[in-house]
Amino acid sequence: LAIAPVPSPPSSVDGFVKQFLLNLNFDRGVALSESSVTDQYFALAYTVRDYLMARWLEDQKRQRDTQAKGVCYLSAEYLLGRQLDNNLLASRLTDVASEAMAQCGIDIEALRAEEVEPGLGNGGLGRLAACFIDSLATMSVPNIGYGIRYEYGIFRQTFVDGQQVEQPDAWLTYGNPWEFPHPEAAQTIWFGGYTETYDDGGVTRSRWIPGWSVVAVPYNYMVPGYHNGRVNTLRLWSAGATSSFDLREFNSGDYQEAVRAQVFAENISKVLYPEDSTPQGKELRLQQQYFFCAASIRDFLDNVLPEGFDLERLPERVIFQLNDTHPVIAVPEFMRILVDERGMEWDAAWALTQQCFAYTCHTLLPEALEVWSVDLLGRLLPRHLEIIYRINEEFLLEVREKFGDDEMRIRNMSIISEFPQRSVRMAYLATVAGAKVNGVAELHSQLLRDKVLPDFSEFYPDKFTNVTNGVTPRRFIRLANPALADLITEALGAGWTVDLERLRGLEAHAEDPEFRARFAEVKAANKRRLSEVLWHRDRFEVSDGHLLDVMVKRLHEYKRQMLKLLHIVTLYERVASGRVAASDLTPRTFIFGAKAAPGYDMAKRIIHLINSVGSVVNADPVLEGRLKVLFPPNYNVTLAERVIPAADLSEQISLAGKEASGTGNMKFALNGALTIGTDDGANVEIRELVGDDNFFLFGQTEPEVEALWARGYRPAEFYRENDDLRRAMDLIASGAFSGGDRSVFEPIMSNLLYDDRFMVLADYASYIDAQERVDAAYQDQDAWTRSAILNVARCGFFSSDRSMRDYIDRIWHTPPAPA
Ligand code: 26Q
Repeated sequence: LAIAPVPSPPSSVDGFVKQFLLNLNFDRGVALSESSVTDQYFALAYTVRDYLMARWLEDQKRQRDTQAKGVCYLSAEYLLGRQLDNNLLASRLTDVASEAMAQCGIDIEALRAEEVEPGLGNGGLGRLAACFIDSLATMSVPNIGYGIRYEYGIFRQTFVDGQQVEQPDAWLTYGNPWEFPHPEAAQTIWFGGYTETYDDGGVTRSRWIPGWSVVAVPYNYMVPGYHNGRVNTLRLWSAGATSSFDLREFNSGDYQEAVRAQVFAENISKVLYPEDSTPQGKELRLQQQYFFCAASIRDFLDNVLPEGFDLERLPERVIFQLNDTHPVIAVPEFMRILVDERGMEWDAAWALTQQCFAYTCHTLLPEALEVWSVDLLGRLLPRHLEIIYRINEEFLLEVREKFGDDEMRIRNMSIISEFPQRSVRMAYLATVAGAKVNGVAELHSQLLRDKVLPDFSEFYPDKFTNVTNGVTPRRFIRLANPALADLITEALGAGWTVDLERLRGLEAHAEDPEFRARFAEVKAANKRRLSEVLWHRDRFEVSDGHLLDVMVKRLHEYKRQMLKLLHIVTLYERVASGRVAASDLTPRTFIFGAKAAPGYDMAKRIIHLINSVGSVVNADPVLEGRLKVLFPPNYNVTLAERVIPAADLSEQISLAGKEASGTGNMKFALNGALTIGTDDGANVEIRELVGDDNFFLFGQTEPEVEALWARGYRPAEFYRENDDLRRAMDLIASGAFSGGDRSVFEPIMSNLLYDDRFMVLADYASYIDAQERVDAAYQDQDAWTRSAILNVARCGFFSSDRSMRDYIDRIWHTPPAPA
């Protein structure tokens, strides 16, 4: 049956006003004169949706009807950021909407400010997923993003006496105009129970008798492509109770038990886990993972594929891309469906699985590699555990065939580890099951092959590949930095937004003094805009003419916020002790943004120290406002969009070999900040592209780090031998930043002196030296601006459109986009 044609409202100001008033009256049930800002924001959002709807329905139909291969992106996180402006931009409605609101006597800025950003991710990995689905829609690649509709996203960070206090992120309180719930399409997801063997016409098979279930309700979100009329779908699952659940298992005519059951089921999608490393093997987390994977796979097989689809041809129709190991449980689930439910032979099912899945790894830290205890997994998903065992058995047979009975190697490659307790190594399972395994930057992919999975890369030499991360220029240039976007368009014409390599054309303009002046004026205007935002938000002031030195990212020891802080304390100490005149300092404002995982004590202590140093430095009259330390709480996508375009200096200072890629580094460079950075993650590729003259490199390389560990690293020696370092650390230890209390920051100091896993002290001298080069370079404003322009011009490679092309060429082999 053909879908009824859905006319879009006319794209005129009048048409927009009419549709807006219709939504205000009929969906919000209020008159314009009586409406609140919330009403107006909702009506505006509904109006934007209305313009996208016809295209969305068409694309959903096309997705079902077409034979073309599509991508199912499986991710536990999507850090989307605000939707209103993004969707206005995609549908070319930004100006029409502004005028329409003006005609209604409404300040559209106030409506923008109403939107609560969906913070359904922790940081890099979740934001990457959001950039990828934006690019896929823009490139007209059929894609469904599958994930979890957490009722509470990443916590809201506040500071009390300089210490982080977490508040729940109740982002759904006023409702969400961007989502479409489909309770009628809910699915039942089963857990627990046991397995039993049975006789199937002479063959002994195993089957799962599950114990309890929840329902998974899909919520659809529009993912509009930029100016191409395409709208893909993001489908997030929300958990609720089934009647069988509350009646059979929990409720024997007992109302309170039934309510308890309801609460239990809803818990599964209640809250995003705020840890982004050292995962804690929590049962609820595994429930979340299985919940969304099982719902997504079934949704694709039952609702997206046409009826009677020949499963043998599945690899021509779909690739399931695993965003880290979080969705790897989809692999045994897929096998279970094929073998147990559809009666397929094991070998045939496994051959399909190995073509339909691919795995992206996002880490190098051994403690961040996910494992699930066999005990827990067997209790929650007994049939899946059996399937994993069989996958492992057959895999290890293949290993023996190729390498002989090398028991050491077998132990090392087994998907099941025996110590400290028997558990499933999810990265190994993903590697064995995936058609491809990729790292997220050249260096990371190299280290993945050589250090993390060396036996696997020997066994599967062709499986490993690299796809360097990217970021969407729509959100991170067009929306975040409209002044720069206009300047670029004026210089290069339109088109760069979807073909970012065209930024190369700016190289020539970098030599034009007039263009440099205009570029510098854009940067200055962005700083003023940031100053207003921070004043409004936190009553912070950003002084004119300061070098804006920014470090925004999750708080982690490996990212080394402490190194940045030691630099600040060094500058402060030199002035406070009278060895340097305040007037000789390059005026700088340091901006930090960082959330710490609630259970990560050292990270929280570092946040406390940053705030404490900030209080002292900002209050010291001797500095005459030459150094400022600002730490706005609750850094998120919305704040990133204001901070990044204003930055002069981008801090990317992780210990070499620890940051898989980084994506903030790309956003800064594309907005004309210069990077001070180590040879780590995608910094390596940024430096190669922008050139050594336009990048402040410091610190040991990854092989140098390895060599120093091998020689024996004694951080205290660096402390003893470097006067500046010793003075800075002594000042912190003296209680100068803690009202004389020497105990508060002692754990940080002793960790640095006697352990220092991330070699902060070893890289300190090199970092200070590089910062002095920064100061010197900043003296010549015109030369600095030239470098900044060259950074923009040479970083087109870091568009997530390019990342998507690489995934398509190296992993997905989806056909070129239809016209
Ligand atoms: C796993 C199990 C249980 C609880 C939590 C988790 C968990 C959640 C989030 C583990 C890891 C994460 C997030 C990791 C992450 O953001 N990694 C970053 O990914 C970026 C995109 O590839 C890279 O640029 C960064 O270098 C990498 O740190």
